[in-house]
Amino acid sequence: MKIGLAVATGDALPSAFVVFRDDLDRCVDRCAALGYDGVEFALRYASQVNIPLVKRRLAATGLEVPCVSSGQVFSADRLYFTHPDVAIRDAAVQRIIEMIRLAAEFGAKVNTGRVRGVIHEGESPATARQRYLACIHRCADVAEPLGVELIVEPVNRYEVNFINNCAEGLEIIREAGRSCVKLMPDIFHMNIEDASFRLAFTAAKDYISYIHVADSNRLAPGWGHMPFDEVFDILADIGYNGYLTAEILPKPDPDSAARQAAQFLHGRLEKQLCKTL
Ligand code: LER
Ligand code: MN
Repeated sequence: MKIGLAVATGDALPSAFVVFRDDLDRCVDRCAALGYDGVEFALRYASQVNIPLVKRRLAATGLEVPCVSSGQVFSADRLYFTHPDVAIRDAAVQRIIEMIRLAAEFGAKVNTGRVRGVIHEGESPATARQRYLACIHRCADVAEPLGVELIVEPVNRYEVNFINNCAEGLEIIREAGRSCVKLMPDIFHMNIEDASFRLAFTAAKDYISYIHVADSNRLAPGWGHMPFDEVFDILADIGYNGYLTAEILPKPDPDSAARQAAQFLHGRLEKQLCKTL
């Protein structure tokens, strides 16, 4: 497994769940200095990334961009796939398509997180599903030929009321039936929504492509009561070998949070390695 950190540009809203808010090329350097393998860009627009500049920093540091995420498209711009207004749905799809083209430059995945949207008052879950799936298919039509994965992240009920747990994520991924559409569990949300880490991870194991981690209070791992021993044992049992990216609050300050997450995750990965020897 590799470890990553979610970051954003300096103008990201307070609602973005990122540690560093800085120029993205500087974020790459800051993550490299702390021993991360990768850096996730949480974006509003694909055009926020200066591709040649970031590629130079990636080449110099050996870091990767495993994922481009889009939560701010929902939280800052209120664009999402289940919106009743077709123009808003189209705008959300266009933003994600731009992010898919950007992701192809880096071999990254695209997290469609909260851009999935919500079930609107007075509307049925079936209506939300039908709009969501139509948008996912339009994105998949672009992503598939570029070899980019679209990752669906179940998000807890206090943020959205649609696709809250891993079983619901799996169900809609199977319904979409597109090879590029995969699951992205976030253990912060799982801790609220999934009855059992083991059952949820095991049922989803063939679809999991990327994972967000945080402690129970969304602070850096090790600063809450998330059952990390159990989670790491399960990930070993299901043979997960992808990224664990810390999506955490920048508290008590960004550098301390980023350092704690890197140290904790590296420590756990080493412990896991010792168990297999
Ligand atoms: C939001 O809580 C979250 O986990 C993000 O990764 C999705 O936008
Ligand atoms: Mn997340």
